[in-house]
Amino acid sequence: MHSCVEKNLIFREGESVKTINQELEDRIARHPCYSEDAHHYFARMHVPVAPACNIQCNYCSRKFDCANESRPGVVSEVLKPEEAVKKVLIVAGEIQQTSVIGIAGPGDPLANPEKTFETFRGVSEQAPDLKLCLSTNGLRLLEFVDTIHALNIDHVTITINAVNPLIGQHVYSWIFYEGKRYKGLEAAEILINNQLKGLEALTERGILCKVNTVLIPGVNDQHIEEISKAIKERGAFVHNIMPLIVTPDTVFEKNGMRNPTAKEVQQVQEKCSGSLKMMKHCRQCRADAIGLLGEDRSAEFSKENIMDLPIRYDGEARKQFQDDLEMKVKQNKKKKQEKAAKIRNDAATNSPVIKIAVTTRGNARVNLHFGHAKEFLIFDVQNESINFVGVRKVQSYCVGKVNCGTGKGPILAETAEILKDCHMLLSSGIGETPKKYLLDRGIVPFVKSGNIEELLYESSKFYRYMNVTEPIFS
Ligand code: CLF
Ligand code: SF4
Repeated sequence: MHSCVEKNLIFREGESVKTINQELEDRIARHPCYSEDAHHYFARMHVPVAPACNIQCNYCSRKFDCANESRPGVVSEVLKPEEAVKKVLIVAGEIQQTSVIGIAGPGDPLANPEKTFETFRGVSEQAPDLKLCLSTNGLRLLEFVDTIHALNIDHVTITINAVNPLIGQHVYSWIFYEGKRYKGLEAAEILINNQLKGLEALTERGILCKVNTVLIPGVNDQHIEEISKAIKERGAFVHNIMPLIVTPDTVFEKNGMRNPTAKEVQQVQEKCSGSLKMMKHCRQCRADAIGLLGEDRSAEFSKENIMDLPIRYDGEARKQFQDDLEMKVKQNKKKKQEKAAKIRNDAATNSPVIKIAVTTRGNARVNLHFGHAKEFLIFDVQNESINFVGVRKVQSYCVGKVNCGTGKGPILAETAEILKDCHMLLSSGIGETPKKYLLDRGIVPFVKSGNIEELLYESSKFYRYMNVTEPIFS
């Protein structure tokens, strides 16, 4: 294949001319992590084939999944490569929205290179329509750049928590590299050097790279802008700044470290957003995650449940389904852009910003009861233009119908505290107790099911133009 890049145009023999932006948009159109629009519709699946790790991050307890790409405290069931490939075929047949297969642990994929690459090889042979995605700490990245490229692994995440070893030495206890253990400054120097060189080598080969950074108050919180600049210079596509979650049995827990607040994370993201595209919809998912981001279907597909299931993978049917879905996402995006442009022209410039917390189980819809929400999507609506702010995790208020509301005061108080800067809650349902509790704290519930964007417009209009003192049900 011949290709040339000139004046922002890409030409390939036998293909129509596309701009670089269009080409990039097409590459991420079905990736739920790289595209905020896609994440409402397309699903990812992680296969936990990589148990070992070659470094020790101070926020990680190795009893659990790798905390660089997973919510700490979760333990995934490790699979052999052949089991993983079978599971992929089963899940891709059952959940046609599945577009990406990722390996993100439970240790570091490149500390387990044979298992990782054998799995990717098997998936690409038997289910070639699935995109391959890898997440690594980057220590051994340089060794495997050519293998990653040859296997057509198009998306790679590297977790980089520092670009200055003086800071990095406080994030990592040790690394194990080329048969030797290193500690302190020397360990941080080797790791950072390999991460940055690996990033550069991948982007030179046209691989799309995401960088995860764990925001650690008092350690790297003043350093993240420097990280963002350094990774941008080396061609990173997107930066995902994730909050530290202090976990038992870790160095940071013993040192009395604290998690950053949602506001602190947002402030750092805003500071860095001039430098690089920010990912704000990360769910810190587990190493065996399945389904849309924010929905966890891994329990349905446990090893025990799936090994007797038939494989119903059908490449043609999947292609048709996903082509239609991609078309729908693109049409929605176009409509949204047209509406935003019209609103910018029409609207007054001094409307207040209304912050709205939304409950959803996916498909871009308000379709989840407040009591069952484990997270809220937060949006700022101003002049009816919508800005996605991020995701806030909570404990769900109801576990089942039986104990809904009983003895749940502390959970409700914690949720209200997490949402305290919000003006409204947009949810498909809410019980009497939480409704009153939130309203007493100035958070107005708007209860309706439907498309998120349309309901954001509708609810914010109510808020702005009506004297709201009661919950709104429509
Ligand atoms: Fe998985 Fe990561 Fe690939 Fe996505 S997750 S390996 S890039 S397919 Fe996504 Fe999950 Fe956040 Fe990761 S929401 S933790 S960013
Ligand atoms: Fe834990 Fe992942 Fe760090 Fe390894 S790279 S120590 S698994 S957080």
